[in-house]
Amino acid sequence: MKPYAVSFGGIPEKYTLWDDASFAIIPFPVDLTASYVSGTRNGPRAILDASQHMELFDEETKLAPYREGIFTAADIAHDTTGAEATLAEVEKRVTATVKAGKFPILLGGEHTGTIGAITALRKKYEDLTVIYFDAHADLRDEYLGSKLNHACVARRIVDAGAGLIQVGIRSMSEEEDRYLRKTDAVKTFYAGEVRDNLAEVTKGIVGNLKGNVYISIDLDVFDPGIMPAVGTPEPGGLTWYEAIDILRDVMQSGCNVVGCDLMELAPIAGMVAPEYMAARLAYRLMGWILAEREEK
Ligand SMILES: [Mn+2]
Repeated sequence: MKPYAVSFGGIPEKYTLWDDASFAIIPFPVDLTASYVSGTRNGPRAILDASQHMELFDEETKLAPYREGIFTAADIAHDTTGAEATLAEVEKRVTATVKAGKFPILLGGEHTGTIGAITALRKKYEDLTVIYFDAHADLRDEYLGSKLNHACVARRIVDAGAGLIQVGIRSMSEEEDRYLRKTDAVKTFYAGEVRDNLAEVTKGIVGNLKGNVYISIDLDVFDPGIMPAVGTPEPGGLTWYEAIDILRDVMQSGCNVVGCDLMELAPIAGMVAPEYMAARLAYRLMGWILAEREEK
């Protein structure tokens, strides 16, 4: 795979090489179907730039994940022939990454990219559960005439035969609410439930996990107070520590986490906190992955 000009973490070159890397960052600077604020095409680059300024020691896990190697791939280009071709490229990259025994981390870019990653992983894993952090249910069967719209991502995950656990939801249509009431395929934990009883929610999530797990994070799951740089900022989102507490318990639950993504960052000029937070979160996820490996 071709490397990107900027490496995640700004780490020494010997830790950025494909052959030795445990992690592969795949930038997806694609903004196909934003309905409110656009600009997620600038998300991956902003996260990579912000990551240059982090401490490379992760104070929670007491690890320095970069030493296990972090390869940063070249951008996935927006294929002008449409969403299908663009998502096929995501599928190809994720397939190559897991085939090489590396852990894929997709940086978006609009949430639609997740569909390509799930398509790839479903071909490898018979049982796959997706934990879907998002303010929005994203369960529309189609939106603005397309099934590959950012508002339909969760529904496509269900169609792909993966289990779906949603966390932090606080915005949906009547159609999506009806769908959720009649399906057993989706488990939804609303943002209000996270606020009211974090321990119960975490127990509920972990209790529904088995086998292989993919973590998809639409950054709009966070409260707009700390994460305003998203396409549709919904009030009442998760705090940093709520998300960290949930993710830590997921990571330590013994399930096999096979990939993750951080999507939908639409940078705001002059404001670096959102992309810096996304970079820290990506690095923390790497720390947990390695901590679990050491445990096993
Ligand atoms: Mn969303």
